[in-house]
Amino acid sequence: MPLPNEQEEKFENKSKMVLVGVYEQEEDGDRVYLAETEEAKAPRTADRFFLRWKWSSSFLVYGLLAFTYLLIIILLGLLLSNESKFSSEAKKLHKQLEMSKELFPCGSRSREWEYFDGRCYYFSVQKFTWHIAESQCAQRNSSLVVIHDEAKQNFLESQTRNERYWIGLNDIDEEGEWRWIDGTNYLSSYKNWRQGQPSDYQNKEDCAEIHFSGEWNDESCSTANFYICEKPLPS
Ligand SMILES: [Ca+2]
Ligand SMILES: [Ca+2]
Repeated sequence: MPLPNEQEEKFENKSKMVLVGVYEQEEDGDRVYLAETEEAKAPRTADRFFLRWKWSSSFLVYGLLAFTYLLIIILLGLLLSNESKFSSEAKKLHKQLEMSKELFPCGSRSREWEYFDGRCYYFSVQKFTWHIAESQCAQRNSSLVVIHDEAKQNFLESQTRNERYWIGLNDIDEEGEWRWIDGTNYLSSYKNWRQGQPSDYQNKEDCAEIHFSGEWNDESCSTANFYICEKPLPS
């Protein structure tokens, strides 16, 4: 809308300021022309720019904060998820270990060992002389079996049917003086000799074996027999 000449003159006379814009607005039904000068416009523009920058900056800061917060929540979620997963895996492994101990109390890597009453027993699959059998047990961190009572005797019998196995008993040092290799007192401890044994047949039977029947017999130590090793439960 063009400005009337008289109004334009009025502005020019009133101030030496340069007219940079005019606009009109209705005021009580009358049309009023307002002018904007360069001097007035500059601060207003600066204010607008400052406010716009302020809002933009605030928006950016809040946006970054929100993003960081979201990132932290996601990372925490991932950490908790991983921790839960590791915890679950650890429990699973622990359970498998416990099951393994129940199934193989003498060690999952020693399945050839039999468990009985808190100890572990190995029944050889090869035959050796008594002395070699003794060293074979030592190589397995064990020693030839010592039989203290009937319960143990019954367990060994159930594993040695119809075969002959060396045990940790001999009278090598002195004929008739039987000694258990762990120092157990022979005279006062359990015995299970076959009838008529020990016989020291031909004066050369100085090592004890579990015979076919399960009862004990003295035999030449140079005879090749199976053997039984014994050791405590692995810690
Ligand atoms: Ca003898
Ligand atoms: Ca004999």
